[in-house]
Amino acid sequence: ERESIGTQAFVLRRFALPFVDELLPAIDRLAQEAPFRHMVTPGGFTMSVALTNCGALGWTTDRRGYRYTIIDPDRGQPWPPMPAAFGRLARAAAAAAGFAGFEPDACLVNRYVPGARLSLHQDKNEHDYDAPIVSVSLGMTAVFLFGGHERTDKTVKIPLEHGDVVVWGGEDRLRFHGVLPLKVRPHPLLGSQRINFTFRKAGS
Ligand code: MD3
Ligand code: FE
Repeated sequence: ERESIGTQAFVLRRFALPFVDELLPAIDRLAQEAPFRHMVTPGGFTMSVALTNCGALGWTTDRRGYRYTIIDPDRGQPWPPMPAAFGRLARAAAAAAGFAGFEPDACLVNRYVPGARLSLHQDKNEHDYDAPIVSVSLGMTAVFLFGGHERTDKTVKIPLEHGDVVVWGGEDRLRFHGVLPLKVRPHPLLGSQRINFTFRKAGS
């Protein structure tokens, strides 16, 4: 079923479960090729979340700012291609939430360990705000904070569990959001970590 958390934001509980057997080895291969790393924000803070990317474009940050790049700055090579199972999942989830024809060109993969968090932010580095963002959560449960269009707007807490998929589009696309520090409650398959990947249409 499709649970609305905004007029154009939907939680598809456990939607990714049938894909997990393909997703986990694909994530391992991706991490071997383009390892998870802790990037530095323009403000000079090292992120507690470790990240990598696959697809034509990858999101990066350093002291100069946030941006999408074709080349992984750590390896000087293109980001690895998006595994086929990732693309199938992203298209199926977008369609189930009412966004037909979603063709992501970027997949940002975040890895959280206990204590890691993501402070409130907007995703504004993509070229096309009309395309939705599809987010897939695996492993440990995290509490997602869903805010409004101003940083100071009240936030709603939404637990995201293993297999949950969230699709954000339209007027909900630019809402502030974040993730509370991850608590220690190991997951049977992934242990003490949470992997989140978000599919985006970043380029033109
Ligand atoms: C709501 N990641 O990578 S996923 C991010 O769980 C990010 O790792 C979080 O926020 C995570 O930028 C949250 C859900 C998500 C992703 C993008 C959004 C929610 C969003 C864009 C607009 C509104
Ligand atoms: Fe975000």
